[in-house]
Amino acid sequence: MLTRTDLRGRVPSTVELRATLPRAEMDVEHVLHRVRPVIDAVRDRGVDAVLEFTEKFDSVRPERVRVGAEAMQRALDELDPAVRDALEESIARARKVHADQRRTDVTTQVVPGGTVTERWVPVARVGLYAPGGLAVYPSSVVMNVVPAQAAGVESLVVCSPPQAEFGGLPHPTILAAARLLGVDEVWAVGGAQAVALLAHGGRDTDGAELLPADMVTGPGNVYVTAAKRHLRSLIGIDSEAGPTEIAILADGTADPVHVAADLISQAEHDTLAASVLVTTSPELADAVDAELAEQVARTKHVERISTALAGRQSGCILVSDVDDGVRVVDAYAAEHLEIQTADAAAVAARVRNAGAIFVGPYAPVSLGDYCAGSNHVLPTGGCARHSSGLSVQSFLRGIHVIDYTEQALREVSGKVVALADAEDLPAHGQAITARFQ
Ligand code: HSO
Ligand code: ZN
Repeated sequence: MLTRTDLRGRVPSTVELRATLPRAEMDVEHVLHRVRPVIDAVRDRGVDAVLEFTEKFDSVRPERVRVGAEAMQRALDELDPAVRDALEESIARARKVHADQRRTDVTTQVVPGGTVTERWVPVARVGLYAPGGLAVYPSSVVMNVVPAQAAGVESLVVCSPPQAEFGGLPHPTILAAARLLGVDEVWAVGGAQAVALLAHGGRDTDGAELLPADMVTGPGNVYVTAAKRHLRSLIGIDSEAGPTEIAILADGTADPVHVAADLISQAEHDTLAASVLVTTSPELADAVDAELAEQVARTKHVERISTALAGRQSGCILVSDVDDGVRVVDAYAAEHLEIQTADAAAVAARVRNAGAIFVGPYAPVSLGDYCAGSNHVLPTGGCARHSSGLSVQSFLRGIHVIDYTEQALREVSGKVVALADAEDLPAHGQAITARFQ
């Protein structure tokens, strides 16, 4: 049963609402002091240090960091054909959506003879982290690789921790997914040492060069996140991924069986996952509670799901009407938001803050996790108020190219000098006037 908060008949402020809707927090700062020596050691001693940490943390010592082409092909050959087929569909749909996100260069004629062009240039080399252990998600390899490739990133390396049970290789489905996506460089390294190696580069045990990356994306545990935060000036990073969240805005027309199933689906990720129901209908809330009791018992990960649903980060909020519901979900800014109301598309159009919005009864979050074509790397922890999910744009830089003729510069020179003088930076003005003396 979800803890219920009754907001009917009163409209709290956004600040109050945010306090009403607590979130699970990941204490990244707390582990920074443990991650720093790992990063320094990898910077100073390269792959030797990487393998020492791998042995210590992953209880396995791979012969080489870089995974051989034969091992990758073998993983793909041995992949369950149904999974291969599904991954191919997932990749094809994601490629369709992300191809449409490409940007074209735009030249603005500011004045006759004066133009500014915004040129979109992909990041040269990107490292994508894929966790091992409990959360082995080939789908996340797809969601990271597809936008990078669509952006035109030329060099991609996937990192994933080596697993003792797979002879010191990363999980075979990760290798198979990388191969399917056309990524041929995979490193068997995980944790903070993976991020450090991506940032600094090094030499493999056979002497082959492991080139540093310009940017590192992909979800990881708290140590990976801490390492990304620590190295963020040396490398670009995506936004920090906290525990996953689903919010559902529903009225009396929603089917409690679907609502419960969707709340459970994201609770399945993590005991800290958040499942939040916002509804105008106390009857629906009761019916969802009854469904949860029944459905949770039938799932594989009962413990994890029950803990997540009972956690302070999950709950049910009763509101007077859909308008108030929209205010609540906007204040919460969920990673995933489902709209299960009458006229769901119109309600969805009014929402301002969400990582992704799933409209109506046939667009559950699980669809978006795998096969909608949309990206599943989305802002958590309220970051949807200011950030977007991973996209082609994440891997592009917009470079302004400024081109003025002599005449166009001369015409504006007085204004530049006036502004430079106002800021007490006369040499700035001189750089203009020197051209006309
Ligand atoms: N819902 C997760 C992504 C995922 N689901 C991976 C299944 N596998 C965060 O958006
Ligand atoms: Zn999921």
